Amino acid sequence: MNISKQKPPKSGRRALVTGITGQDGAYLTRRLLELGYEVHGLIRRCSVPNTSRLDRLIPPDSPLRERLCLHFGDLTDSASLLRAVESARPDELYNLAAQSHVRVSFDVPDYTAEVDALGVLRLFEAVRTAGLAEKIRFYQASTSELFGKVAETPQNEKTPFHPRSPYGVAKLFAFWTVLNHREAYGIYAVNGILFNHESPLRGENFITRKITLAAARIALGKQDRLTLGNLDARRDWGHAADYVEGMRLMLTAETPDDYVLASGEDHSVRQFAEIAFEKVGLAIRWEGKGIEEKGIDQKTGRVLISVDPQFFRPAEVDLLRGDAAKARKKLGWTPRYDFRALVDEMVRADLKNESNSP
Ligand code: NAP
Ligand code: F7E
Repeated sequence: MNISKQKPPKSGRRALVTGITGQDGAYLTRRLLELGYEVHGLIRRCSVPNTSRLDRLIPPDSPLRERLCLHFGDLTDSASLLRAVESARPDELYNLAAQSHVRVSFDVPDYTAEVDALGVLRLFEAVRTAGLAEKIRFYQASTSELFGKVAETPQNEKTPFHPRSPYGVAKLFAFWTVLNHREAYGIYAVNGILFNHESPLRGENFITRKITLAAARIALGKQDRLTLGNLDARRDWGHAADYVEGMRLMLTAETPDDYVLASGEDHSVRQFAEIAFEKVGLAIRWEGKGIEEKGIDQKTGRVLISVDPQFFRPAEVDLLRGDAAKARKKLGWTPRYDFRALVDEMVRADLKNESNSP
């Protein structure tokens, strides 16, 4: 893979993706490369290689790699952003980089704001300094966490915001930074207000992946029990591959606008766990209430799931369900995965990986 200075051969459109090593970064990069883009990515220096997701979706021997170029940088480092923007001179910029874990944002609120709020401002400054304000199309990874303590259900582009975490508050600053740059400087900038989207590449400490990984490991005898937090929380879960397609479509509209992407269905954490365990052949029966609630293997009576308050949040977002009618109508966005297909793919992938590893 090209790191920094070595430029890939010139092709059609050029994109710069921050957060390229994350779940969405990997799916988006594959899609853009398939469409013939030259893709530049901002990558952090890590003590261990952090390109495993890219490697999984775009194998090292794929010819697509020839149009991929990585630049070391960080959203907390203005000069590195300017260098990446000037070097890539992108037609499209997708800002996906973030400290994206809501629970962790309560532990590192200052850092979360530096990256998720001020980082976006730094990136816009880099775009303006590089003289790209008139030409660039800028996508900002906004989030359903903006709705937080929801004013109505389902939530759409007109629903008022009430964020409930340092993450949500930082993303609110970012949301308005996008609007301000659109209005003040005429930059083509959009907010994708995306509801939860998952995949086999999802980080292992987000609820869906934590569950599918544990279900696979328990079925294979590699783990005894899964401990979770709030089983009642309800989320609108879709597949990352569908959502990155929506991001791309947002930048094809004639005028910049903000869009919700969501499946329109909500499920509880408890339901997600039940279905994931069912898919590895374990039927769960629930007993008890609150922190005493247990998920029990119907066949053996063994406790497979329990509650641990360490996973509760100081302020919870109880229910998110989105209405993506605007994106469907104006962008023609049509997700291919439904809820069961998503859980199925995630469980299968974890079963396969875990069967092949010690
Ligand atoms: P993710 O898997 O956690 O990836 C986050 C990416 O940001 C990683 O590449 C990470 O790099 C990078 N990053 C973190 N801090 C950085 C910094 N200081 N400078 C530069 N890069 C940094 O997140 P995701 O699920 O793909 O989500 C992508 C974006 O969409 C995020 O902004 C997230 O907040 C937002 N979002 C996600 C969802 C969802 O359900 N997935 C929904 C709505 C919005 P490392 O690999 O080095 O850690
Ligand atoms: O939690 C509950 C938890 O961490 C979902 C990010 O991508 O989506 C994501 O944020 C729910 C919450 O995602 C555990 O309390 C119960 O109610 O998977 P999550 P999130 O907080 O919804 C939004 C849209 C983003 O923008 C974010 O970047 O599950 N829950 N027990 C748990 N959650 C975790 N992580 N771990 C548990 O043990």
